[in-house]
Amino acid sequence: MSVTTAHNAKRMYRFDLTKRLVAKLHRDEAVIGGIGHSNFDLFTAGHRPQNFYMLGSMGLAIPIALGVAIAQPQRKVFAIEGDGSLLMQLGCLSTVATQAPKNLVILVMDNGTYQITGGQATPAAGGTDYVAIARGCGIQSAAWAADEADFERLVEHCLAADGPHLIGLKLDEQGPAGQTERDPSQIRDRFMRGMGAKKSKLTT
Ligand SMILES: Cc1ncc(C[n+]2csc(CCOP(=O)(O)OP(=O)(O)O)c2C)c(N)n1
Repeated sequence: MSVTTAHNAKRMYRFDLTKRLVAKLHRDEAVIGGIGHSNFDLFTAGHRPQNFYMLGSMGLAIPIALGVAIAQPQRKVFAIEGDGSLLMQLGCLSTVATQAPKNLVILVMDNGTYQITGGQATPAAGGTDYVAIARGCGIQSAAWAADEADFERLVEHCLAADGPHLIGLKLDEQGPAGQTERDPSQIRDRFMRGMGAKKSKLTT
């Protein structure tokens, strides 16, 4: 059996991968998009009230998704986080492994750079393997996606099987396909409604 590593995984287009993920969501799954391009592409791929867009802080997609997953164990919860942002909060992988929410799926968008601030290489661009780190932290269901078809297969597995899961995605250099509407209070309110945690209606 061939094993995909950080080195032989195909470099893919984040927006295409995000669209493929969104197309597989049929049960009001929550999706937390990390700062910047992760949430830009999530918004552009298919805005829905079950999406939360992290606007200002690096490293919070996974912690927020973990909280939602613990609060609503019947709902699958996805976190989409950039590699630079994950580096800012790497310890969250140990917390995920220890809490072990069955319904949490983490996607790491690894382009080796801080793309949104100008493409500076991250300190880990020399070959850090986030899937190996996740396994070392105790997340056993962690794998690199070999290509787009493999990514779809992994997402289907994560939707069907207990986690926590982590999928590593090597990205090409293309930028995001759009931008998220920047209205933090509306993002929060919509998401709370999307989670059934708030009943009041929004005007927009
Ligand atoms: C503590 C902190 N430092 C720096 C920034 C500025 N900043 C915002 S996004 C970002 C890069 C994010 O990189 P990554 O998560 O890899 O996503 P990408 O831009 O590559 O899609 C940086 C440096 C910030 N928001 N917070």
